[in-house]
Amino acid sequence: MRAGLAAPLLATLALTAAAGFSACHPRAGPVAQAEAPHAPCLPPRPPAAAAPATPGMAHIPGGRFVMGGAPLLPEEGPPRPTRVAGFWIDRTDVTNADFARFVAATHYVTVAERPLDAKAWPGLSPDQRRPSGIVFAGEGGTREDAASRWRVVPGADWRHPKGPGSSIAGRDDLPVVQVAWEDALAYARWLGHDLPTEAEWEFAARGPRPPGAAPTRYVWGDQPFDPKHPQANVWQGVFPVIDTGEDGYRLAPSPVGCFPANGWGLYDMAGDVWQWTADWYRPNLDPAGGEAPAGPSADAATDPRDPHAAPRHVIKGGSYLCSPDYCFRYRPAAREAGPADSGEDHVGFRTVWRG
Ligand SMILES: [Ca+2]
Repeated sequence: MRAGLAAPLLATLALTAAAGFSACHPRAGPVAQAEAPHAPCLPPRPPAAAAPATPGMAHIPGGRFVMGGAPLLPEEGPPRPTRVAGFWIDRTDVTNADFARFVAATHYVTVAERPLDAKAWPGLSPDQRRPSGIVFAGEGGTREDAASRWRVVPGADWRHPKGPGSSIAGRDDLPVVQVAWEDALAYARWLGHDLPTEAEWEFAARGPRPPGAAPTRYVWGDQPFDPKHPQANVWQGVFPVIDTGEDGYRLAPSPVGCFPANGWGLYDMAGDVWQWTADWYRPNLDPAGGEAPAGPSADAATDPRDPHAAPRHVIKGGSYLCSPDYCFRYRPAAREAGPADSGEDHVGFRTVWRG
């Protein structure tokens, strides 16, 4: 949350650091990281079109599956029989080029491009209310010191993912980041689409499965991440000391579609950037809520690591900042709470159309 400069939120940092994720970030300041251009990995694709057209989307037949898992992390269970109806979902994350077309057509201004409301945040100075986004500060520090890991960077937005010195020039095929939840929803609604529910997202990520087959740990099967044959863009090395980038992408997202698709032709359902879902967040799955679930109400949303924070939305998939020895949330059962009022440089999205 951009208002993470506020003192009461500092207490969050120790909790989120212990959980392997930093949702609030207290430091303001520039971040010096190169934004290298990357070559596209997929051939040119038709631009997204408004429903009922479905270019770039895959149809996911409805079905039943076991959502969640025997918890490797406390929030991802208990495993729950779940049913979802059929839907269409984007084969890739929404890219910078996709989002640019949306902004050109609508003149939409994202959350990160707006100053914080002085009435809502009277305790913040004008400087602290400047438009800003949340940026990973780079290698270094310790796992426990989340405050050193993230910065609120004035001028960081979807066109400048790491701040004014960065750019998306030559990066049309990268997933758009620095989009808050309402930005993602606005894009989806522009096309007559929606954001996926957590259940839809997880069902799609797991790919087609034979009836009765046990769920796999990863979207690609049960084999651990293999840096010699990388299945996704994640972090190699000791987090947060060094990312060796053996998967070809160091400290940065990759263009969409650089790693093998799952059985439904969906790319990057593990790693690269987190993806917003429609659901509000609370820890654990409701065992009784497995029939086309849409998550808890906003009033029931809570994150016990930060009980005074505004309700958060579930994000799925992990990111290029997740390592096997930390975070480890590039698994379909894994989930996190995303602060809905912030853009971050490791959170993007894709859309669904329910027909
Ligand atoms: Ca990587």
